[in-house]
Amino acid sequence: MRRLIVSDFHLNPDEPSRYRAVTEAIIKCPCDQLILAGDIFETWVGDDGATELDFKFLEFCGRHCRDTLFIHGNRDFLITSDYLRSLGISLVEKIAGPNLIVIHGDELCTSDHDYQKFRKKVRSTDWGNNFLNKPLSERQTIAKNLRQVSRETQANRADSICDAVESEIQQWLQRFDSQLLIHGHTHRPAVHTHPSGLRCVTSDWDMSGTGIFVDTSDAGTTVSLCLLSPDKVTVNERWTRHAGTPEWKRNS
Ligand SMILES: [Mn+2]
Repeated sequence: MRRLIVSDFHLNPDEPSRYRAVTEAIIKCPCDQLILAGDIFETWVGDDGATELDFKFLEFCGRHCRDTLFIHGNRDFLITSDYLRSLGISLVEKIAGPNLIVIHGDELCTSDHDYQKFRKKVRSTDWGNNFLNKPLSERQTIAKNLRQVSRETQANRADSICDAVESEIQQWLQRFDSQLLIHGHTHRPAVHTHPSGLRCVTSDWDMSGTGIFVDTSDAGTTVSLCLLSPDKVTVNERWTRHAGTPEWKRNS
């Protein structure tokens, strides 16, 4: 079985060329399961605010792979399961099992206390309902202001505060007795080895970006960190774990 995990396209209708680039890059990647791991859209103020480009892109993803999953990111957490289902996509909170964990990744950045407080607030049902009851134009203005504040905060903040915290990573791997954790959000594409398993991080996108393939069979699991572009797929790193053994080995 071949899975493809991607995230952080940050699609925004002001930049239609990125929708095209991402679509063409994904076309080059047939897979049995496509996992869209959050921040696919730069902002999502409600399903009624979706543009034609947003709709067409999701429709493409639902058609590209029969098993397409969507995990909310911090920017597109208001997209609903009904909307996604109508386009052939299933909304899941996370993938969490012994073979694989996939999350957006903001839940790992626990040194950023202000962000975690904000996350808790906006992810509450009350905040969501209250926000979605406002007229679309007002929601768009609020989202624009929040983005501005977030850009300014990021610019003034130490890099380490916005990265995944080691103890959280260990806890996630151990909680699900898992050997593999994949996430996005931090925009720091890499493969890291941790005492409990392997962690792979996807990149954000411009006209190209990182995609992670996870191939599983009776023989074991292979993880490939690739650069995806409209022209080609380039493997940057490949790691394998043979069935029944705990350790990951780098092949390329
Ligand atoms: Mn994010």
